[in-house]
Amino acid sequence: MSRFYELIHQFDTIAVFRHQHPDPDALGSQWGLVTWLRSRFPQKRVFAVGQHKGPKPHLFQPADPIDEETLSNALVIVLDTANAARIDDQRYTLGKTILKIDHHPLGESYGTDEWIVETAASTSEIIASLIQGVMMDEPMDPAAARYLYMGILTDSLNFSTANTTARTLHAAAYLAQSGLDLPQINQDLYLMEAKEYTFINWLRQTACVDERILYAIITMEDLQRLDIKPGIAKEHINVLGQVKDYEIWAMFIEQEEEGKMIFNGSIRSRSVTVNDIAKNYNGGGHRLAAAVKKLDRAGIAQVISDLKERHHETCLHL
Ligand SMILES: [Mn+2]
Repeated sequence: MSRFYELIHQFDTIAVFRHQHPDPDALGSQWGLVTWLRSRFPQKRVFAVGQHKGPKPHLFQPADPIDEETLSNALVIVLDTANAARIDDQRYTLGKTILKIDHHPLGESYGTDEWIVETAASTSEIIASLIQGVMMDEPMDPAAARYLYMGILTDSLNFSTANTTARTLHAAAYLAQSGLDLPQINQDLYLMEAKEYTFINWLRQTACVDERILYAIITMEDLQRLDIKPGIAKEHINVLGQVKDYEIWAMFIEQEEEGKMIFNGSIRSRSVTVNDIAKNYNGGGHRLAAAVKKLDRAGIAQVISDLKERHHETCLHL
């Protein structure tokens, strides 16, 4: 996408945004792009914007403060965010040009320029390929490569999701040429604390089975007792996805939002489409990995019932 390079050239100030409650793909693509831009164009002012912290804040840098005047002269790049309401810092609208780069399907159009690659397994993969094009296959700065590699690895669940392709592996191979310490990156991302180990054991015991669906409802009180933050709990949804007998798995976590107690959920599926269902519950996402938001217990029951019905429909068509 030479438009990417063209836009970067046109602006002296670039502000890179990503979604709220950022995961390592949102942060990896953001910090990968920001770090590369800074090393490649030292004369430009480059900002990483966003208020929310991710589950492993020590792996990324704290966001940069930016004022409105600076933003109004900037190229704004929004990464990994399907819909405008989810952008962390709504001042993105102030940007002179807004470039959306994303891999989520069923998204909303909010950019003046958009680069959507639905077949990419992560936004970090898209950014790595864009940079590879600009660099003409020369390795990039290792710090930037490390951020992007973390995004690719986590969003593809270690190169195992259905949307992992040859391009995912090519992007990772290109990044590895920067001399990355791959086992160290794996340890940084995946070694858990003892309390997470305790949480996972509890999660396995507490999860409910409803036909071919495995799900867990985690209250605020559970999280407090186990000393686990909602963002960390959410990261462990994959624990529920390792059982052959369950086709769909989900986790609903109680949180306080705007003074109200609500449940936000994550839904994963091996093959049955779930993101259109999630869209009916204040959410959305990828075909096999989606989120639902602001539910009460009756809402959770409704989601489970919809998922069951979808599973039945799919079986009937086999
Ligand atoms: Mn992503």
